[in-house]
Amino acid sequence: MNAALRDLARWVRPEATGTALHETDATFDFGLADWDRDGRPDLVALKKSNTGTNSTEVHILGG
Ligand SMILES: [Ca+2]
Repeated sequence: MNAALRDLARWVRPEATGTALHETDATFDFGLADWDRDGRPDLVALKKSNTGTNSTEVHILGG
């Protein structure tokens, strides 16, 4: 397991329902992690299927 996946394993699921994001489907999973380790939580979106690259994609949305 690489370092990025260890970070994903520490995700805390956000409870907020209103975001600036477009609607997503069940292929997305979201969490908060301090991805760049600057001390502020970053919103992370994990797209698990139906990606253009045919592999899991990780999108960092904040920081
Ligand atoms: Ca951060």
